[in-house]
Amino acid sequence: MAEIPDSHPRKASLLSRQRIVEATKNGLLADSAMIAHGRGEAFDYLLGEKTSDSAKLAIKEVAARLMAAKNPVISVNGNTVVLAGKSLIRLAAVINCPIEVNIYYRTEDRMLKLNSLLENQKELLSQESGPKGWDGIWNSAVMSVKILGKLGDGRIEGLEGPRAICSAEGIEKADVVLVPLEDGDRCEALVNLEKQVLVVDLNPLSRTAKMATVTIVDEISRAAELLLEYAINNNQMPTEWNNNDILNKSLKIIASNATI
Ligand code: PTJ
Repeated sequence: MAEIPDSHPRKASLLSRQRIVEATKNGLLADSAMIAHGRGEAFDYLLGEKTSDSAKLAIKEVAARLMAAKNPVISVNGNTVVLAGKSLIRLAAVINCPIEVNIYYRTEDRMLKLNSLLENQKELLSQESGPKGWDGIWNSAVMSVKILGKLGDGRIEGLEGPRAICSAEGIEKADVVLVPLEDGDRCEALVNLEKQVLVVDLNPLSRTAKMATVTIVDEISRAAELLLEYAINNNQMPTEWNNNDILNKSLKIIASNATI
């Protein structure tokens, strides 16, 4: 990997690119992963490459809904594992919920590779000290996070083909699903099943962003870190949420940044 000096103003973005490039070489990602990432980068640039106040409100709401859920699950695809896998394992340990590898372009090889990367990350994370402000036995909290998905024994009703495959213990059973970088059709199918669908998508105009119960318009690795912080300091209950309002706020940020 090329050395990127700390002084580089877009270091975080360049490091993410490198992660996507390496993971593509290692066969973890879909062929179109870089295109999806590039689209995300373009929106992030327009959003000022930082978490907005309105995104923070959405992250707090998502943390509250995950904490209040009966059967929450964190669904991850290739890009999400590579960019935010570790933070989401920490979040799952705090919430005490499973992570499901659920990919759009499903192949056995990618499922196995993503699954074993998460299992390895779990081992590593279990050896670190618990996050600030969290009480409990960190090692066992991390090691008890189930990584689901290999066994495709569940179905997302309303979808056909491999995109419908999910885990019976994960997405199929869940009342609340966190699905970063989700596809519009699957988001719609999950909403139709009356699940709360919590998404992270840098594009406030995507079908997913518009269909979801709560949309975090932010970059997944930044959002995942804040989700962890807010889940630990959780001091709110889910509210009456107006998702269109939050999407309009992010569009206003883009419009206000679009002047020279
Ligand atoms: O691993 P798989 O097989 O499930 O495939 C994953 C991708 C992402 C390739 C697949 O789901 C896909 O093609 O996604 P789309 O339809 O291109 O949608 C990706 C959405 O995520 C776009 O709206 C992007 O703006 C957004 N996005 C991309 N990178 C990020 C992001 N949002 C948040 N953080 C990012 N880093």
